[in-house]
Amino acid sequence: MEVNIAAVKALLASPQDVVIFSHRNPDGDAVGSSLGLYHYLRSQGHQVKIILPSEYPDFLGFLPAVEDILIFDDFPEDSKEYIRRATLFFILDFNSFDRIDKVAEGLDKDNRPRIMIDHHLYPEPVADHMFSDPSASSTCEMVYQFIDDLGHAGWVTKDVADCLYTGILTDTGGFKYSTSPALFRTVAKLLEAGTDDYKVQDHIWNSMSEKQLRLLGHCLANRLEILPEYRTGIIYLTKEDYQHFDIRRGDTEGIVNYVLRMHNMMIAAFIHEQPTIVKMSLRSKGEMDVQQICKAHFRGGGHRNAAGGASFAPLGTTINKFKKLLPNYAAEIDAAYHEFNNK
Ligand SMILES: [Mn+2]
Repeated sequence: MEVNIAAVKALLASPQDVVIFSHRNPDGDAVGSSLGLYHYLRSQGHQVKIILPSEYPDFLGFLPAVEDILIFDDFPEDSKEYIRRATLFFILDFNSFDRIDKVAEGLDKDNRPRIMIDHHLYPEPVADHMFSDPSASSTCEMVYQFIDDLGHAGWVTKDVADCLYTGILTDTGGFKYSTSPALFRTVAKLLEAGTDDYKVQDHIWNSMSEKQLRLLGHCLANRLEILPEYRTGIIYLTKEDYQHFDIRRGDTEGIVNYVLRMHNMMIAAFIHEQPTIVKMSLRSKGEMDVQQICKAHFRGGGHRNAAGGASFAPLGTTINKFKKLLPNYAAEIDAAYHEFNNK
């Protein structure tokens, strides 16, 4: 997407009161890109506040200045005050206002400048300056590019680099998806800037609590159903599981991916019962597009290989609905499987 970097440069030429927004249930890319940009903007003399609708997961607690993030749910009045005072907004790792729900109140009619940097499909017109690249691995990769486009690659300090590297690692699943030669060039720059690859990876991948490790065991032993004819595996969790394991937000992160560790699997589904809704996360390999499944049948969306949706039907009904859809996709699953294995 064409953007006017000169206009952005002009905006940033004088000190601004910046508010950075990222999405509800922020992940490594949301928090990493926000903090990476935060450190960069502060080094350029701007005031910066990051406002997230809801709390970030504990494993991101090692990121520099993470304690300076304001959580809207916890501090709505403070957040509104920062938003009132802001002269410039950044919108990171999301592209429609419903991802930040009540935090976005009035923003669509607000005439203060907004800059979006995001890699999700189908951006809505949420900003005056839209940096959109669905082929990018992560918003963190794009934030590095943004700083470089401003001619400031030299301002990527160790703090900036640690934050951006975090989102790249989490959004690519440790360089498993959406990698590119450009991404590895960017990563090389981050390592040159001082990122400690081993330590950041350790914080990210070796951060499970005992509860999470036991929950994973439960999912694999008791809640996994394999449908070999559709190269699909389903993991589900009931309301009772949520109570029994005292599952909190973030505890189920990454469980869906274990299905794809089995040979010949092309689709992984994680279907879980929430108080008023049944949510699902889908993952896939290669050309198999689960985004369209979520969009067409579960009022959701996302990326080709990682998408989410929801259903108001009971858990069992939702699982059955998903299973009954699979024959419609059998040809596509097969084609994707053969394409994937003949490369
Ligand atoms: Mn992302």
